[in-house]
Amino acid sequence: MRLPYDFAAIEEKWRRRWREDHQDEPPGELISPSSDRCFYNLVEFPYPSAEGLHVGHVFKYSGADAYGRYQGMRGHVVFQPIGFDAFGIHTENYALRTGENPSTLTAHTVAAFTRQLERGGMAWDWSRCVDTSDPRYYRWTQWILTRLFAAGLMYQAEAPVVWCPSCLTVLAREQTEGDRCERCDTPVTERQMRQWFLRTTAYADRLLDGLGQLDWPERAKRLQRSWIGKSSGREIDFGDLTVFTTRPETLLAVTFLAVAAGHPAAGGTRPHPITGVPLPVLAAPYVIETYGTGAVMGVPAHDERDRRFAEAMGLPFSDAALLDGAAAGSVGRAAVRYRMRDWLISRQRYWGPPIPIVHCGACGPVAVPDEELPVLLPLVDDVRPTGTGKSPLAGVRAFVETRCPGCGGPAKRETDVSDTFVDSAWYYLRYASAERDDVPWDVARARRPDFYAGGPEHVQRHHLYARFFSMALYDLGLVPFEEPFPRIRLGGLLVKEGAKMSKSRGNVVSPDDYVARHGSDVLRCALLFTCPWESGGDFNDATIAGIERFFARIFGLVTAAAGRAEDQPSDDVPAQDARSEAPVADPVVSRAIASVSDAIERLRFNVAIARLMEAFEAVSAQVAGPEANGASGPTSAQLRPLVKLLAPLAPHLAEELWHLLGGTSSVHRTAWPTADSRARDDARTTIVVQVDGRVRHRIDTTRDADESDVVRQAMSVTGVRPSRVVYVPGRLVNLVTGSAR
Ligand code: ANZ
Ligand code: ZN
Repeated sequence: MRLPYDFAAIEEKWRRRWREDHQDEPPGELISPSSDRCFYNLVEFPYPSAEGLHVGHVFKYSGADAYGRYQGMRGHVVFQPIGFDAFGIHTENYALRTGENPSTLTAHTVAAFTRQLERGGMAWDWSRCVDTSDPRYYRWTQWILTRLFAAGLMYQAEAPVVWCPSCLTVLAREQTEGDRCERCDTPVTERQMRQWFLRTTAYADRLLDGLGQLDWPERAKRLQRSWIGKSSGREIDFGDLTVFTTRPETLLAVTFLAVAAGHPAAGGTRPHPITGVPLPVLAAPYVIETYGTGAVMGVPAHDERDRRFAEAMGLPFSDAALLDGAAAGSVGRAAVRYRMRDWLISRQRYWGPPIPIVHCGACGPVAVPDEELPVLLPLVDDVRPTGTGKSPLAGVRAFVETRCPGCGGPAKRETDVSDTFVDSAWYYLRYASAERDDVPWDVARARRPDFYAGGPEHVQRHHLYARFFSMALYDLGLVPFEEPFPRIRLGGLLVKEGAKMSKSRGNVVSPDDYVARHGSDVLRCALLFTCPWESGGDFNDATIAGIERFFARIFGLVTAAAGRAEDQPSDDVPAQDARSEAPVADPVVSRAIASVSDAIERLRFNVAIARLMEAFEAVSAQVAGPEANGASGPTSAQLRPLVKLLAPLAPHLAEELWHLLGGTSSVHRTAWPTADSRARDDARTTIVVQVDGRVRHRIDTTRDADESDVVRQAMSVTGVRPSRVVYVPGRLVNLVTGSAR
């Protein structure tokens, strides 16, 4: 199918116009922390890989952009920035393979990404772009680290750490997946090394408690909760060996003690604190050295791992009685343990901000003073990791040899660089002040995002680290909020024929070919039409043809209506006057307004597109009947509101159609149309909630709500966790618990 218009020329024309009008660059003073008008719409910024933009990016960003454009037409001043997470091992590894220096490679990939992102037609504010590898940015990353150091939240310590033998660097525990390096998939090993840490554990309780007030998907909260992993139990002394247990009532059934391999107590015995019976201390593979006290009381009669270990080692079982609550509550000391460790941020690599510390024989570690920031990353020919436990910077004498900022004596610079997740832990604060070189952010613009479109892979790392940063910065009086991301939604994964797209599978779809052959509006709507944004799904080319047919059809309807030169002028009511707009009377159009608005609010862009397709068909069918009286198509008055509804989804085409229909300002600057109250009511429905067949509640929801939404709501109003669910669309949901007979 060929589109009946020159999509390339149209898209190019409007993008140029938007840019010339600075349409997407809100004045800084409007990005204030307290403004109700501002809508800060944030997406996770890309790391500019050498492979270029992925359709997965386009899918995620298109949804976020549609949502932002919708908020704009609802009267908000939308701040929607973009930037590049350009530092890090990934870029460096690629540079090592190609022999290019990471800094020149990054310059190329950022330029390529910028071109691709520009063509996407998202309403990015390009005037405030950031690049984490730019000294103007990482100066402030270093500045924050010096503040955390001064507050005792950054420290150096010798500890068992995770080491990747292929990346030749230590990693944070968050950067391993099933004991493999998340970057290169190599099994990691453990090493004892002196490293820099951020004291995230000092915030463990706040990180946990804060989750309650956040509007995040439940699964994201669950992931963070289990990552933080708070356990309340007791510490019990077996002589000089202390164990941590969550089951103190099993104390009398203990038959051995277990420690990690290499523990000095292994091979000895300790008598039981109550019975006095001597217990063997054994090294067991399941004991984690760094968790709890690193020692476990073995209770084979009550614990599965202890049972298997005792059987294998021929250790006795004991069926001694459990202690009652009051006795068990008085043995040992109450103790709280967290699975989360402090965040290990030093990397023995090149492509990152040097950690801003100077080591002085007399003064110890000293922070680099503000006026000497940034500590510039020196240009180095050989950036290969050394494997010696030191970064390549250690070989650059001019970098290492320096003076102590404290006493002026000779001193040496820290040569490790910080992890890329430090860069991204605060980037959302920088955007609104990107042009400022005197402060990391202007407090008058320190607004947190109203909406954050993220990915599930970032919940345990980026989202957690950013929360730690904002809490620490809040305590230091540097930002006015504790929680950075009050509202997060996670975009789903786009797959190809059921498989995750990856270079090794050779099934990565590049957006470029699609954009060149069909235009970015077609690609964008095809991606959004494929699946619900939050669940993701399988992308296939057939959707492209469907969207092209739809676009061709509405282009025909609009040109016909425009050719009939109707009387009514266009209604360019500006978005900020949205409330002054009269509701649309036409019932078909009004219903479309209600259902498309509702679908966009719920991020169901696939539903929004489907409702729009139906609406364009319905207004055409209306006039085709015998009463049509010679009219040959829907009127401009019917089409204008529908074109507005199209604007967040197909921004270029909608702009063109809007102007064909007589619009004078940008369609993206006009007010979102209002449905009349009948249509709004029609779009809603009441669903009966039953538990085991008995009516318990009624919930008011939209006709388009899908099963998972309705079931989630039903579970939350009843507090019931059903074993089975019966759903009658639009009418009833029955939660079957299986307990009623
Ligand atoms: C005796 C016992 C009896 C335990 C029983 C469990 C069940 P969470 O909830 O994850 O905190 N444990 C303590 N330190 C450990 C370590 N360093 N490595 C491996 N396991 C460790 O689990 C706490 C429980 O895990 C503790 O309670 C301890 O075993 C074990 F029927 O003590 B328990
Ligand atoms: Zn000194």
